[in-house]
Amino acid sequence: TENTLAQPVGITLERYIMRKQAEFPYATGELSQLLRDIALAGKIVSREVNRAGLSRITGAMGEQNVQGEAQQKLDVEANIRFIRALTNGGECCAILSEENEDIIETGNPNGKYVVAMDPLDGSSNIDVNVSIGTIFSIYRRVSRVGGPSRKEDFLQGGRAQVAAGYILYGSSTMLVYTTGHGVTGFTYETSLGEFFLSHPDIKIPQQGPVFSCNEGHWFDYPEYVREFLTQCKQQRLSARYVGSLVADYHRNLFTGGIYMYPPTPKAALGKLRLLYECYPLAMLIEQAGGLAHTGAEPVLDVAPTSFHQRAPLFVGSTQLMTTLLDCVSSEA
Ligand code: AHM
Ligand code: MG
Repeated sequence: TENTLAQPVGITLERYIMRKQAEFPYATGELSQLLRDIALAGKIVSREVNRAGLSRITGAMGEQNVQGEAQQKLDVEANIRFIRALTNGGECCAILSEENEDIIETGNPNGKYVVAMDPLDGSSNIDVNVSIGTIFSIYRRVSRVGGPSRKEDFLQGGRAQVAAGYILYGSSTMLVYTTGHGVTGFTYETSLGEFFLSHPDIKIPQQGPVFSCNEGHWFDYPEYVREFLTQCKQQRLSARYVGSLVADYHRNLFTGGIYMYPPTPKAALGKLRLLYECYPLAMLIEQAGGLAHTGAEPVLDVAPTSFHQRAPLFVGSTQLMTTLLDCVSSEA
């Protein structure tokens, strides 16, 4: 694939959003504002993630920092940052977060959107300096604007998402999102404090050299997964598993590959959460020309019933996904 980073630096996220708004009359200013809010919180979290190692030295957990604020665990801090940014922005009336049992009303009853998110996924990787990420999913509310948000706003199903994306705090911080017209990637320039367009129109390769799953669960995997993995190995594919969903997903999106979090006897629906992990990554992959499936149905077709429900996830390049689904049907 061409190195899009070699293109002249120039289009900031801000400018890109403005251009898109002019291009698509139906792209509302409110949605643009939401994306800006998410990007802003992402910048702050990026800063905190980058000094995670140092905060150990400059002030242990549970102590006060110089501003007199109590220091928080990074996932709690990320949650607070995103809630604050979305509250201040005004377009979001309620948030569903992995960190909170119930939905959070932002106090913006006139906001037309709701956001479901995992503010800092893979947080077990923070202490060992491994990439982590934020995942988000945006819906237009179905409840009456002006009143409180309702459960139904968040339980519209994957196909009702109006936008979805993630922020990867990796060797660079990147924001990747879709509003249903392809997938676009931005890379954060720390010294300028701006996200720059770096990856326009991302497409996942149809075939890929990588499979990603926790093979430690081999003996608990369904037969179709073991059959598929055996085929991957016969074809000498590479195993790559960071154990940080956004990092694994991001790599496979660019190199081509398949990420799997299968069901097991102990976790019949796997581990990942439907509303703020599986749905947004499924919308992105379909927009990028790949597939996302639970083994029983396309992820985006899973009927949502509760906020924190789980779903098995198989996501990636079309050819690998087709081979996997062949294994599913030959077992049935
Ligand atoms: P978390 O939301 O508690 O951080 O868990 C999600 C993470 C994903 O980032 C990752 O893909 C997965 O859990 C790894 O799980 P496992 O250790 O079972 O392979
Ligand atoms: Mg998570």
